[in-house]
Amino acid sequence: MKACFMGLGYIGLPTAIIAAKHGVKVTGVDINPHVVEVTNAGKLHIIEPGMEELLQEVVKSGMLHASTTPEVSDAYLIVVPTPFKGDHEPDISYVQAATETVIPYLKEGDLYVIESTSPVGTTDKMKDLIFSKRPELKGKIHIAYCPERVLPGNVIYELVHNDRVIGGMDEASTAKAQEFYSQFVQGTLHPTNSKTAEMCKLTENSSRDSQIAFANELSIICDKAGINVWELINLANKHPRVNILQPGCGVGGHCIAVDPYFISSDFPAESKMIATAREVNNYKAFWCAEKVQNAILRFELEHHRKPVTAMMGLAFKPNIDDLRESPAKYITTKVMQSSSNADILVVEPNITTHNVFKLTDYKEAYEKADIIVFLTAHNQFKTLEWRDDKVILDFCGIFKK
Ligand code: SAJ
Repeated sequence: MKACFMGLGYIGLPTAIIAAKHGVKVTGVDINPHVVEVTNAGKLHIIEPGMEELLQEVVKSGMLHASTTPEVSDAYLIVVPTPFKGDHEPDISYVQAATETVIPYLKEGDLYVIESTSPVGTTDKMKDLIFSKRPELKGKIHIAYCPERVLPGNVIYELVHNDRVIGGMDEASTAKAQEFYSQFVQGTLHPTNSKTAEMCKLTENSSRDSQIAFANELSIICDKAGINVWELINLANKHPRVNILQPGCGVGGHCIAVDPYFISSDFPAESKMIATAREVNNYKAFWCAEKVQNAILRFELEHHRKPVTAMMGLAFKPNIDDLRESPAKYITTKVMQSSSNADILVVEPNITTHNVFKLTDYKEAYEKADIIVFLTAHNQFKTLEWRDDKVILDFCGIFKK
């Protein structure tokens, strides 16, 4: 079987590699010639442990090659980004452009699948687009939506072992897509229709966003009430049917902080809780920044000098080097705007340099600073000892004090 993966990014490239490893002859298509060039040279342009070795193997065996244009195949997978336009409105123009590119290649019996996170109804729209240009293919090709669910850093395992939801435009399409994915997925392939599959992806990430918002709201209430939120959540979770997540300095990354808007922008009147969860999580970062600014002012009043403040962590979650949509980065920027940069030490142990922030070693910063602000719960920070002589703002539960 031959497959064309449209988009060689964080999801498209690993999926193309795993499919090639399992016997699918893959053409990886990307509009960026640099990505095509390095991929064909066996070099991974994304960060994912273990993936480069697999890429080299499938490039060498001839099972995968990259190109800026598609090739005639049996399956076409759309794995391009769906960014925002305007006020958090999903922009499906990349999905549309990739679809338009493959339309001339489609032939009877082919499979067309969208994997990109997409607003509800996108698969139907692309189906209409395909048949408007190629009406003779009506009833002769298979069209489905199949979202990915992998956690960056654990992609090799999760791509193969996670269950997937497959929603075809009809039962034959669902069955055809199940047949395709069963070549490399060992998890269960759950059949449904395309709208439900689209909504399922958005629901998974909105559900997590709402649960984190609950924890973040609790943390703000507990701060005012003088209650240790970490102890509280630990105790509440002893209830057999309660499972509260952990508060942090907000929600970041390219999925949880983004996907709920795909629901709320299309269903503004109905999605009250989903939209509020987004607001609560965004507000948590703002609240943290204000807490730091207030701590700096209080220190100045008490000690008659400006404090040195250490901002510990820039990544959007623990033990990664990914700063996309990071609330820690937002808080650090906001605090730096209201203070002299010389008084702020920025720490991110998982990156060596940054084009905006001058980075300081975490131990050195912990030693030098008067105010310590824990933003991301990196393992390195957990090796530090609590210091009574410092003002510690622990937004991510390093000490759980
Ligand atoms: N966070 C908290 N408290 C928690 C858990 C997380 O504040 O108790 C924060 C993190 O610090 C981070 C944000 O939430 O800022 C998101 O982190 P995450 O680990 O929940 O999610 P991502 O963005 O790394 O990956 C998610 C995964 N989805 C879920 O776990 C539901 C992954 O399976 C998806 O494939 C991916 O989004 C995606 O592409 O949608």
